[in-house]
Amino acid sequence: MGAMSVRTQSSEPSGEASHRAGFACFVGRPNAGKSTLTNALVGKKVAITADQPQTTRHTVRGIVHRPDAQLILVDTPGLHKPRTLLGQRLNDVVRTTWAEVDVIGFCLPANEKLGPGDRFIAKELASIKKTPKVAIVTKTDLVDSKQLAEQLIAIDQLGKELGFEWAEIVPVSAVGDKQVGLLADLLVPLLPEGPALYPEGDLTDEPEQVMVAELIREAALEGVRDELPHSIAVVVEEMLPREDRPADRPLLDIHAFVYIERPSQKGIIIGPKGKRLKDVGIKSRKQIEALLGTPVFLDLHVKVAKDWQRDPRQLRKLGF
Ligand SMILES: Nc1nc2c(ncn2[C@@H]2O[C@H](COP(=O)(O)OP(=O)(O)OP(=O)(O)O)[C@@H](O)[C@H]2O)c(=O)[nH]1
Ligand SMILES: [Mg+2]
Repeated sequence: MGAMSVRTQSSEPSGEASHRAGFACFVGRPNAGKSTLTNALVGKKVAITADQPQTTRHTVRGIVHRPDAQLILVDTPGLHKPRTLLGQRLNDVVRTTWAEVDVIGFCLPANEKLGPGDRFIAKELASIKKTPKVAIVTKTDLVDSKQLAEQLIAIDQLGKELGFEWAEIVPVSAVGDKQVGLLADLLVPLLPEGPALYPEGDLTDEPEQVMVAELIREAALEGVRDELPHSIAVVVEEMLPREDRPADRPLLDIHAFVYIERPSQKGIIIGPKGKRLKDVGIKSRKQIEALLGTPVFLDLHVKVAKDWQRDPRQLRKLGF
């Protein structure tokens, strides 16, 4: 650095500014708040969320750009006891991911006592010696300070029982926007030094077609109960600009299939007189238009892919 160099941002360290870049994955039980936290850190929806477990079905990368670092978050599916081939595949994805990242963020909801599921995950994490592990207590807006303190102690204890130290234990609320920035501040020093890995401005590396399918699935998940959420898969078949439109009034045609597992589920998804499917279309179309910045014509069809969660051929067709 020359003596005459002028810095406009006082927060940058002087001298040889070290830049860090790397990957942090969020793992935890289904519904722990991993995807909501990923979105809060990125500042934009890159992963869909739902109030049902097992929403995320593939790793989603969200990129946080800072002057001192590029923090790439890898949101993973909730780790659970698998009951289907899909469940096994998802768990495999999580284990591959945590073996490859620079930091592991283990998400534990503040409002639920540590359970066998958490211990199971923590035990597996304990065997990954080389990677720093940060315990993230999520959803702190749902508990009082006493309950939070108890949870922090229990998590600290869990690490000790399993013979490792957490690099940090951080309480956050993604919904209440509490300590989300602090979490980023604590993750960055755990990344290796190096230049940015993604172009400035990229918030995710998800293909548009996949994001569109996910937005449709998110809308379809809302309000359905029991087994149905797990039975829904969405595939975008085609996205094409409508021909013969004036340049100032473009329209993007999107054709998508909503897959379910059994013919009996069709009625639930479509609803009386097709009302439910129509609502799903309206809701997701608005989000897709916001994402792509263009008016959209969304054509949704419901199809049965028999027992796709258990069928290797169907899973392959649906991209798992
Ligand atoms: N009150 C509150 N709710 C939250 C917070 N973070 C997440 N949630 C809610 O918890 C539910 C699950 O959130 P997700 O982010 O989808 O959870 P996940 O861990 O990604 O779940 P899977 O993808 O199924 O593993 C949603 O209804 C969220 O709105 C939070 O900070 N406060
Ligand atoms: Mg998720």
